[in-house]
Amino acid sequence: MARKFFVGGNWKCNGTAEEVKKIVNTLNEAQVPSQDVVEVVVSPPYVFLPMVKSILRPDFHVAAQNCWVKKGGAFTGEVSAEMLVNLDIPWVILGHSERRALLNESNEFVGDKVAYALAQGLKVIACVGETLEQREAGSTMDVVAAQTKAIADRVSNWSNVVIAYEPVWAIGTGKVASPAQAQEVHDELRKWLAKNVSADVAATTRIIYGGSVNGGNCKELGGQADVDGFLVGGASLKPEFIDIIKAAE
Ligand code: G2H
Repeated sequence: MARKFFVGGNWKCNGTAEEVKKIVNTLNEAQVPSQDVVEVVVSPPYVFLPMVKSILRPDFHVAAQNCWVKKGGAFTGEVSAEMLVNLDIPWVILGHSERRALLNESNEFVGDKVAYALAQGLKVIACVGETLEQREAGSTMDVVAAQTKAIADRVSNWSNVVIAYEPVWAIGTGKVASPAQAQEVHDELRKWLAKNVSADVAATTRIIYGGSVNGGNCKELGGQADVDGFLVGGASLKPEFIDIIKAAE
């Protein structure tokens, strides 16, 4: 089965209501390939999610940037997977490196979150990726495999999972992975899935790349055999996000 190209826009902790409406207007007016060719998902901060969902074109979808690890309750400041489902928010990003690093989210905690969110009916963009020190130490694949294993240990149905490979050294730095570097890790990760999960999951799970993707580098990155799309940060707040979506063609 062919893997449909996937382009996610991670708006992170940015924007005012006015700025967010402006971004949505730009997206709504854009001519992009059809839903048969590319799946587009944008991820505004929580507070803007219902508004964005209500004004966004129907062929694009929304994602939360995180959710709580289990059922809601006395967890001040958290938002549960059930709440996202209740508001018809179909996707959630989990395990982003900013949360792993700044909020100490461990591989196991991220794995628990992925399993819980899937069990509630959400679709998950699960992020993995190595730091510069880990890359320079030659442990990129060990790190990425351990992050993916923590998910694989807890998840049996992968049909609603997209893996985002985001090397930490490339995030928001302008220092994008070369197409060959991205392809190498995506290929290794797919082989890891084949060996440790199943050949079918390896063949069908989309592995997208994130880290300083922009309108200039997207085409070559997206042309790599195992790069099935992107998770875009900074550039997803700009009109060039449209060019990145068009890289699906
Ligand atoms: C990586 C990416 C989006 P940016 O975090 O998830 O951000 O494109 O700004 O590097």
